[in-house]
Amino acid sequence: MESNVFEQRLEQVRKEYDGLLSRQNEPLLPGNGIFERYKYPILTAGHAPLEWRYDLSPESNPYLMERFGINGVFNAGAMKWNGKYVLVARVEGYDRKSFFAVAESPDGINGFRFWKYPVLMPETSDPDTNVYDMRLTRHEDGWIYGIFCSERKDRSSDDLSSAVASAGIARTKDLVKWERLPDLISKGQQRNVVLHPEFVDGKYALYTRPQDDFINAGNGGGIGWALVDDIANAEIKEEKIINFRRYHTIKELKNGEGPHPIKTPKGWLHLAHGVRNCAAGLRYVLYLYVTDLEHPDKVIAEPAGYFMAPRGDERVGDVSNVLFCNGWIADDDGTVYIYYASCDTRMHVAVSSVDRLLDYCFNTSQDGFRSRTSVETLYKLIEKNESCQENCR
Ligand code: M1P
Repeated sequence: MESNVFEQRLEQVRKEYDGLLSRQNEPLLPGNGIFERYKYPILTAGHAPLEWRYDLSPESNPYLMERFGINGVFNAGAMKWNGKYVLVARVEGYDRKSFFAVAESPDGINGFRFWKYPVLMPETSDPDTNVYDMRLTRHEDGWIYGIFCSERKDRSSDDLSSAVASAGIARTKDLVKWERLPDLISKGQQRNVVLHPEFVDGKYALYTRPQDDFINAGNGGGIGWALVDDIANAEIKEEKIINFRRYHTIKELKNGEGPHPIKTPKGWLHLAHGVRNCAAGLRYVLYLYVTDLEHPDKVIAEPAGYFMAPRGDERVGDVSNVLFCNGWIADDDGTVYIYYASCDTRMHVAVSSVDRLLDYCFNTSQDGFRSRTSVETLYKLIEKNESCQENCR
């Protein structure tokens, strides 16, 4: 073996890593006026620190082989923390297990860099096999909560791939040390559970996604709502659906709340994902809706169709045709950073503002649920444009 293999590889690997982390992103203009996408993913497997992936000792790793492969970085919770834009990403190793790791950026778009250590999430007395998709909520009780999916083998089944999903709950004051609380108790399985940032009627409020009846297209089900007395022993006693699935829409098969909603003067602004089946398999897209300020469980606006769907390279990855978003940040000046993942592989950012997103929600037509009603909507727009000739060709 050549004696300088280690040094040569280390130089190449460092150069590639430094190049990736220092790459400046560019907005893709003109966009659609609702948001601007950015050219490059902001956080990928390649952003995982070299200290996680390599044994950096030439004695024990003379070929400088990867000793811990990172498969993907996606589905990140997000929040502003000490003036920085912070993501708590789902990091998936070559071993298929996911874990959480914090990455921060000075401006929300460039220079995302992982903290030195990933999160060592405490387990309950029944250890999770896999944890993923954390939603962060800075709650008015003073804690930062991370609610995530906890998956374990379904012990009642011989089927090796049969799993049970529940909502894991943890809280922290610094994003480093986490206190694990008991998992959410619910009649059925749960995924995509999100904590509302304020008390409602003196209780913790959860957006839920009851799993049991999502198989029949158009047959009820959707994003649920439940009030919980004690977050340290959280149990859903009553649950109702507030955002329904519906036949022949982008959320025909299932849907799920994304990050916690943003409080705006016109209502709570929600981002969710909708899933439908097609010849290529499941297609995950993002959509927005608004609920009443006083009654966050009452939908007051919902534009038809999707807000964002996979485009170009976003369509390709481990699980094709998927956009998923469980993190966004609304800055004090109204800028909104939408942190979305593509194809269970990598993270991207799109930028908009509270004003623009509300404009989109309140001034885009609702779904009429028929081809004819879509054409009627189009007629109204064309006729309106007839009266402003100077902008029409
Ligand atoms: O593969 C797409 C997504 O599938 C699941 O989401 P949901 O429960 O809403 O269908 C999750 O595994 C999610 O992590 C994943 O991105």
